[in-house]
Amino acid sequence: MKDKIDHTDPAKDVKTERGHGGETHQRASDEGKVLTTQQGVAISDNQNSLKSSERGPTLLEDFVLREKITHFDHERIPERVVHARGSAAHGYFELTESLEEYTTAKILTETGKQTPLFTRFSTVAGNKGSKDTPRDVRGFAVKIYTEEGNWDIVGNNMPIFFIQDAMKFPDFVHAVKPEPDRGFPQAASAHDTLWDFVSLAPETMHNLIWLMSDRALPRSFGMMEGFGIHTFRLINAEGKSTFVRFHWKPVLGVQSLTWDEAVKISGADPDYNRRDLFEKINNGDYPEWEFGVQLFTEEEAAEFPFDHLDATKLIPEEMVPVRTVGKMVLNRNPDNFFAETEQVAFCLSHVPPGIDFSNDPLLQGRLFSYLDTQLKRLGSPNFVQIPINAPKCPFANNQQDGHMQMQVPKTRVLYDPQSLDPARPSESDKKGFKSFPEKLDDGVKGRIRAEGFADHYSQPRMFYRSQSATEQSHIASAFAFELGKVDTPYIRTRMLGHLLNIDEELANRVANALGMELPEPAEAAAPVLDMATSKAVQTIGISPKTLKGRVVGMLIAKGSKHSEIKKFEDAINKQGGTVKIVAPSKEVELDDGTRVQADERLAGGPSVLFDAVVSIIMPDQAKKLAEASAALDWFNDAYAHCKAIAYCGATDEFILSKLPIEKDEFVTPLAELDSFVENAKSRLWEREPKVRDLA
Ligand code: HDE
Repeated sequence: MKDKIDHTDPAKDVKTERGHGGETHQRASDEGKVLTTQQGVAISDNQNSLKSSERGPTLLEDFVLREKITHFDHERIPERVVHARGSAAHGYFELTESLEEYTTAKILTETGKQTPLFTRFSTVAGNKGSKDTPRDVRGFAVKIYTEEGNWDIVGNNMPIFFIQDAMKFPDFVHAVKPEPDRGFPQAASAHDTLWDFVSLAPETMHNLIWLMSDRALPRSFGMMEGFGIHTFRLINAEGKSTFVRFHWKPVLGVQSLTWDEAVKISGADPDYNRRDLFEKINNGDYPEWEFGVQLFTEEEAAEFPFDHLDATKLIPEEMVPVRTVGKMVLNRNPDNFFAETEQVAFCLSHVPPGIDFSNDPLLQGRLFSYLDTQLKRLGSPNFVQIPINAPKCPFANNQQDGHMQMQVPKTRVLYDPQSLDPARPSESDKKGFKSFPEKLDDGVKGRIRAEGFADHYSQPRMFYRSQSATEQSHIASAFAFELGKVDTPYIRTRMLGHLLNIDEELANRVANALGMELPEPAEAAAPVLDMATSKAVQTIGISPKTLKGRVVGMLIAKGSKHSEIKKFEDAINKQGGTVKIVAPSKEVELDDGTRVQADERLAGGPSVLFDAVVSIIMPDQAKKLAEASAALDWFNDAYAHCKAIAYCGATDEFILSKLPIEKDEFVTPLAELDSFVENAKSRLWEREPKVRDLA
């Protein structure tokens, strides 16, 4: 809380000026940096276009106006066809344990060095201007500027994908995007076309059940795991290959929103995750992840009860542990959203020597797609020269010309082999990228899927059965919500048939909530296995109890006790939490006469934006607030979202007493500061069945 409100305007000499003719505007003095055209010509008047006379038509001659408007008309580039909405930050990668035994890639063998990187998080289905909190997978794409070339790990916050073969991707995306005839729903999977497609493609079941879980509602980008998903290869100095899957584990742990919160946040702050990332980095609370690898050999893979080349399958951490070998820290916001976050071009094919691909058919299709999509979006093969995309190591080749060529090669020779210019680059057998010389089996060419890809239910079953009771009820409720938005009855029935194969109890819960009869189970192409459960796939179960990264909303009003506010702020800050002040007005006078500025007015700061709430108000103000629905919702929602609430006497007497709020262990008077601080580190999930009708 800022105790001093500074109203000084840096543009001191702002005054209303009379421009040419009748035009008026406010501006600071004429001194300082001069505005110019793109050609560097100083502009004398940036408010009026050139006219033939005072009330006459505008002249075509006005090159200043034409240049300004033309540039404006061309400001947009095509948004990404998927993952259009994204937020990004700069940071660094640091290796803590060398993987020299497995790879020659310096980024994975040289410990202790900080290598710059740029990471972009995204939702998948929504347009660029859509909200941050839909139920959706999140993209997790990292571009590491290694000294041996850029390495792009283009992953998601879930360890598996919806489909097994790239051939199906456009269909899947068309099904989830707004329906083509009506253009809605935006950023939502709850509609007939998505469920029509997935109910006819059982391979989607595993990612679907993750999508219905709390993982699809991240509280913060810094509280999400990231996964490279596919199997890749590491190649060592002897040319030996080891399979690898890449993992990012957030230091703040995995934390999620509830569905009701996510829905309300999308109205209160559509930029919720973007703002959080920006503010955390600005405040020096740098989001951090551990980088881990799951390493396994071809022989070990042969023993897995699934095919590791199938991107709809995860490798349980209990089967192949994730070995932490490095970390990523995001410590700098982009200087310009368009130049960096929008123009960054990730390509799965960007790997340094020592890292190679597997035959995962989804990965193979992606190797084509990303370069192709950047050409469409950025409009030229020279997109690699845009600063955010350019490698930070030296690069030299014979590629020339093209739209927006930024380089001026000073040579006659842009070909190879050549003998005219000894300074020109040539290939290097020693340093160059080499593909692993994999021996391929003598198969028969065809449009085929491997037999081992046929099991679509064992892992979704494992996922569901691994969850806590609270998480299972969230999954069942999410299926019921989404299918409740599906109008075509047989699509819902098909889905119930699939759910029966995953878990009978889950199918029953969803059918009950929909008021439907259970059909026959869907025909399973392979026997459904009862795999060992895995704690690592939980969300709530693995959330840490910490105040770090969490925000407490504090409701104050005129006359609130400064000393009490301070006491709470200190206790929360001491444990790494942040306090945001909410008040009926933007500026507030406290009991000791101090004037403070609220972070949010009550009307714009609902409690869904905070992880726990405190109320410190005087009786006269509490009486007034008891008449305001925004204040009543503030407490009702905090309670319904299982949050810790600390209340003062006036809040209790005039507001809480009007509401159906039970004084459970998470609803405490101000005097119990320590319990509140402890409670604010998590939620009281046991409260949930009392306040919400869960499936
Ligand atoms: Fe993508 N995906 N994808 N995808 N994807 C794109 O590339 C594609 C897939 C992922 O922040 C596009 O630059 C195909 C899996 C992320 O800029 C496009 C297939 C995973 C991002 C594309 C997949 C991802 C993208 C659109 C199936 C997780 C955002 C714009 C074969 C491992 C990167 C762009 C950013 C973006 C194609 C499946 C993750 C069209 C064809 C699986 C994080 O190239």
